[in-house]
Amino acid sequence: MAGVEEKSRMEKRFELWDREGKGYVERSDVEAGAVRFAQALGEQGSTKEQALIDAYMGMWDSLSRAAGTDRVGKDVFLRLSETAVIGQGDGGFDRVLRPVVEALADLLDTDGDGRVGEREFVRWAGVMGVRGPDSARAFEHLDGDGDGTLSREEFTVAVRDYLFGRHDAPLFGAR
Ligand SMILES: [Ca+2]
Ligand SMILES: [Ca+2]
Repeated sequence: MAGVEEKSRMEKRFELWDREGKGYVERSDVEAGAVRFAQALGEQGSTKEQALIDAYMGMWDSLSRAAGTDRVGKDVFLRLSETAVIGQGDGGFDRVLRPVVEALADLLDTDGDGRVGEREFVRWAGVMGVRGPDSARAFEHLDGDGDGTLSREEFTVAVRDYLFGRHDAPLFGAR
């Protein structure tokens, strides 16, 4: 069952893609969002950017297939988010969103150690418009085993639980 909080996070996601206010989102909007994100992290043209775009396009293709259209309006997007992802619990996340979040984790991992360190996390949060002290607190909260870094899995679980409204650590916002 979705709470108000989950719905508003998905709604915000939709509006960030539909920057021109067309009332629907299409493939090129989602691709442009991935490119903006990679650019903000200085990764334009990199293989990590391409992996992120590919992951987003895979997500988009399954969404638009489920919607039966390549122009997905807000109501349809919210309904599909509910039935195909949130309503399916962690299994829905794994099928639809996990590849995107794992590609994000790789994009954030600028020193290539396979983990999202605090500095890498705070940099991302800054891009998302979160203040340094807030993101440092969020990092501490998300680092479940307290070893000072987020493994790919810790990061993925953190994003999942954010989207599912299980915590309020700021993760997605500006892009
Ligand atoms: Ca790293
Ligand atoms: Ca950790």
